[in-house]
Amino acid sequence: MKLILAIINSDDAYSVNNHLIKAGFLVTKISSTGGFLTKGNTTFLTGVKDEDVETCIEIIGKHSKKRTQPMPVDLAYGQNVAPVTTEVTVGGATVFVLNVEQFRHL
Ligand code: 2BA
Repeated sequence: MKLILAIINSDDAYSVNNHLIKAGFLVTKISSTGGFLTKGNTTFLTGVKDEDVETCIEIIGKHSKKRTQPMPVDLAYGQNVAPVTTEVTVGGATVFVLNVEQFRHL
């Protein structure tokens, strides 16, 4: 068994969740925050059989879009000028696959 931990844009969370559930996966969603942009994202935890890992990742990837987000540049800090922003590309999904030593549902 594996634990799939996927960090995705919150705008994609509804669609990813629906498609995972429809495919029969059990899902826990956690509200999370990216350390770099300090913007909200959504972390999915899904316990899956080894043979279902690729299907799960495919569903997550298919419904997670890449997007650009503005990022403030601190050049103007302390000066009386408009803040300068640049853009970073975020997502589709950041996925970790972890080995599960034990799974107990008590
Ligand atoms: P954030 O940490 O807010 O990062 C948002 C986006 O900013 C990243 O998109 C990446 O394009 C950029 N970025 C992050 N750190 C950077 C840096 N030091 N220098 C330049 N650009 C940087 P993604 O790579 O798609 O990551 C989206 C979110 O997934 C991240 O939000 C974070 O919450 C999570 N994440 C990504 N890689 C991770 C990792 N190795 N461990 C834990 N969480 C991770």
